[in-house]
Amino acid sequence: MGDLVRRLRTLPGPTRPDFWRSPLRGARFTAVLGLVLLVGLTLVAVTGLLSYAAYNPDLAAVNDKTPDKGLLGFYLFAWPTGPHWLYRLTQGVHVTLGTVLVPVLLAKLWSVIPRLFALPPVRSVGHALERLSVVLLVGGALFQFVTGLLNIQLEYVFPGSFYRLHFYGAWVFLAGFLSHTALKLPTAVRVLRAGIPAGETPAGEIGKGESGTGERDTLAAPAPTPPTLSRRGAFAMVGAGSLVLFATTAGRSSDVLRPSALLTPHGVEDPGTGPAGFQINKTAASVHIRPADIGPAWRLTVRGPAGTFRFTRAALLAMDQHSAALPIACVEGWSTSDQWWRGVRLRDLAAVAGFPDRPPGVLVESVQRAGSFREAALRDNQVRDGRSLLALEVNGVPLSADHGYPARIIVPAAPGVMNTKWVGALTFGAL
Ligand code: HEM
Ligand SMILES: Nc1nc2c(c(=O)[nH]1)N[C@H]1C(S)=C(S)[C@@H](COP(=O)(O)O)O[C@H]1N2
Ligand SMILES: [Mo]
Repeated sequence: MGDLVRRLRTLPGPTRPDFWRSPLRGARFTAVLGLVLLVGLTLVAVTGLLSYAAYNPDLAAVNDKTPDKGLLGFYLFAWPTGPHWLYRLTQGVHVTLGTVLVPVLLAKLWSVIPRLFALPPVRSVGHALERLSVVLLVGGALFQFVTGLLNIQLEYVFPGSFYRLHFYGAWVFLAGFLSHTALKLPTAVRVLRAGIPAGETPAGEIGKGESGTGERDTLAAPAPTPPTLSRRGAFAMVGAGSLVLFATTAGRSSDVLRPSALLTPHGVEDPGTGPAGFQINKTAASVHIRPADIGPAWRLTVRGPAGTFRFTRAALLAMDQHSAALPIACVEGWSTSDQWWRGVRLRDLAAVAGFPDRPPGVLVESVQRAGSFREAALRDNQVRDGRSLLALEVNGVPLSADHGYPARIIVPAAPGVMNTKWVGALTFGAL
């Protein structure tokens, strides 16, 4: 065995230690990138798991994209209704930070590539477990980044449901991430504590095998080529890449900056101007809403223990009208600024249905016949919040067909998918 390894190490190719010549590689370089990813990916993972909780999948089958999750749903909780920009923030961070970390992730993988070819592949039981955690970590991270980035490009090319793949992928990644962190964090801290700030290390110097701790630096090239770029220069390149991605992504979360979001599509290209001239994800035509569905014959059905009631739009307008300034924040990470919505409070409609106080949750159904997001269940805390509306107007004008005329749901702090458009029926207390 030992003999075979020695023979393999002398073969030309990536298993030969001196095949990897960059003087940039080394323990400090990897440690800096690793710590950035530790903080950044922790935030991405936590906001991702929150995104799943945010649409209250445990409330009703219509909300749940991953019904067979089992114990992995242990952390779910009733998503709050405040602050009203909560989901706009969490999902904006998830998608924007995820995008911005791409250069850091790639640099980190590049910095440890020789390790992936190191021989022998497994030295002991402990080493085998460590290698397994790396497989989960690298595989999981690449899978999450590829599916996530494809999703925000609206390229649903993978087989199966994005939600399920990305949710299970997250747990595979987290298993690798947690064990990798437990195994490597002490080393990273030791290497960085050892003095010389990483950026200032003359390239090539610790490449000669000195990590600054007196231990051998096994990430450094044993026979490095002369440097063409300092470590500080390499960090600057990675940082510049992240900055460009930030500048061309962050605008997804603002009406004003949206034109700067060059890298990702964002719904209807031109939502027009005027009060209703803000982001539209799906037009009425794109989900086959016919004019007759939302014309004068339209009625809202409200069901509950007090009976079944039908409202015309005029009857709804004759009820107490309330306003709330709320954004729409899609799971795909884009969001609008706050818009002024006006209409009937959900809790007032619950009172009509037979719940004058402490209303329960509600099942919301659209007149839309096919496609996803036709229905959604809202929890009692969402119905009780006075800002949760069946909106009839936005920014002082009646809803346009594309914004959900005759009536749409708007709920504070909730993901966009909870804000059902072209509402046809509300059933209180049946969840
Ligand atoms: C290690 C990295 C990542 C982890 C652990 C992670 C985790 C998660 C989790 C657990 C969800 C909820 C899934 C569900 O609702 O069923 C989610 C949602 C999402 N993620 Fe990620 N994610 C990662 C990276 C990314 C990246 C890089 C992007 C794109 C730039 C991205 C885009 C999305 C999108 C668009 C959603 C919305 C789908 C939803 O909430 O239902 N993710 N993420
Ligand atoms: N009936 C219906 N309501 C819906 C949807 C839909 O496809 N059909 N899409 C949802 C999603 S995913 C989002 S993000 C918001 C987007 O609202 P907007 O199209 O007004 O921007 O509407 C939600 N309401
Ligand atoms: Mo959405």
